[in-house]
Amino acid sequence: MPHSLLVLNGPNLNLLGTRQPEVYGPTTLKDIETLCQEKAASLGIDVTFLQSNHEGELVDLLHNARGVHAGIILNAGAYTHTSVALMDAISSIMVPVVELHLSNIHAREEFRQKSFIAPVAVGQICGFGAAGYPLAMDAILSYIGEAT
Ligand code: CA2
Repeated sequence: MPHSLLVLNGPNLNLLGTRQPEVYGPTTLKDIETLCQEKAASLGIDVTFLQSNHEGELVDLLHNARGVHAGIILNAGAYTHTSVALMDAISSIMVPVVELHLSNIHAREEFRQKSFIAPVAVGQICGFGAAGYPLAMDAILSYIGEAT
């Protein structure tokens, strides 16, 4: 458990690399999963990589992380800006969460500048595209004292 991370992706992120490459880059979610698995192998830890388009399923997956994963990297997609349910789930599980976004949400539309995740996350990484995922893995490991 101390050596296991969950990378959880929200709605529409399954479409990465297929549409809007000018906003989100050419990388597919499968490419990002490979990046995370390679990073995990180099750190000697396990990573579980999941995606769901459904808010309630994301809540369930956050609940299920308790006692299984030492930390979570969460790209909640558009639910970032709307979901009290995800915020409450993070507050309830006692597993540290790093909020992750491919794009710099603070430099985009005003509605994207509000995050329900930020107040209950350890911190936020955004604007670095796919490279943000391995950065977030370093960040969460550093936070939980597992930095290598
Ligand atoms: O920048 C991010 O990672 C976001 O979480 C991505 C979300 C967006 O709603 C957030 O404001 C910021 C959207 C993901 C949708 O990804 C698509 C990929 C290809 C085509 C269409 C959407």
